[in-house]
Amino acid sequence: MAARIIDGKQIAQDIRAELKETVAELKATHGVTPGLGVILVGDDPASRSYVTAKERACEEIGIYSDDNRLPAETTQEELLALVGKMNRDPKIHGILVQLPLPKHIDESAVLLAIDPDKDVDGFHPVSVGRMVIGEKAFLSCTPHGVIQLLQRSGVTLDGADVVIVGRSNIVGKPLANMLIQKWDKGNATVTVCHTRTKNLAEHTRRADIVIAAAGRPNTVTADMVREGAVVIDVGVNRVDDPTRERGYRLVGDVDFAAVAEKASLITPVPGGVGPMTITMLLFNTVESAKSTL
Ligand code: L34
Repeated sequence: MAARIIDGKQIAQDIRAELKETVAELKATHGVTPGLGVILVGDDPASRSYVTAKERACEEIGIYSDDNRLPAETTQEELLALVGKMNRDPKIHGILVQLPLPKHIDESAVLLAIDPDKDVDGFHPVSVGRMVIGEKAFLSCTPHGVIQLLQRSGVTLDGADVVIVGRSNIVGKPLANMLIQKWDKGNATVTVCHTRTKNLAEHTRRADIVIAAAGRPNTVTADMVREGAVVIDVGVNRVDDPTRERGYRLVGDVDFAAVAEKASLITPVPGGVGPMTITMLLFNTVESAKSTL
């Protein structure tokens, strides 16, 4: 079977068009412009491009963004002070501190400093805890984006056997917890595999839906996927490629060409999950602004 490709860019665009209308309505009827505080520390090229894309997307749909690009030497105190200022700023409904942070900064201390009511990344322990026990919470953007991609592609989650490869705090763990919830975005049976899993292929071969979030190219190969399975590739890896102008190309965690021959549905990299991560950040920012009315 040759897979149908899930067009993440198109689905992201559809959601952004919906959000744009909501933003216009918020402005017209309540005089409220959703605002996102953006903080990037250091000059990691990938982070810089993601943050720029997020700010551009904000502008596109009418969200105000407060751009803060800080040098790599920024101290934890300075960063915490900026977060505190954004917590108190009524124009700001969401705060994004792009990760990873430089090594001298304690990431969890910074995430803990964000007001949970403005935690549009869904990384604060309060947000994570609420989500896990099934209370209303900001859902972190990449896992929520994956679920939106599946639902908007007509994939049934209810009762599905899902295997997630990767146990990170920003993808694997939250996604597994969302997918097991008793709600419309869940009701799946979830297995989380990781570097200590004994026989990875044995697990992935049984899955209706395989989600690769390991951060390593070729983690999922064709022999590991059942004929007709749905494959979501969360990986974004830069590999050297002297034939490209930029000197690199992007690949996911899945051997795309071979797996696409077996899967029924598959996401590409780029143009799959990445644009959805950005879109769900916009979604959370709009939700946060709505909740202040
Ligand atoms: N705080 N830190 C915080 N929130 C996040 O949600 C993130 N994440 C991850 C890294 N750190 C974070 C992102 O923004 C990963 N991530 C992210 C965002 C966007 C894209 C990829 C990862 C993306 O747009 N990818 C494009 C290709 C971009 C390119 O050309 O480099 C794609 O089509 O996959």
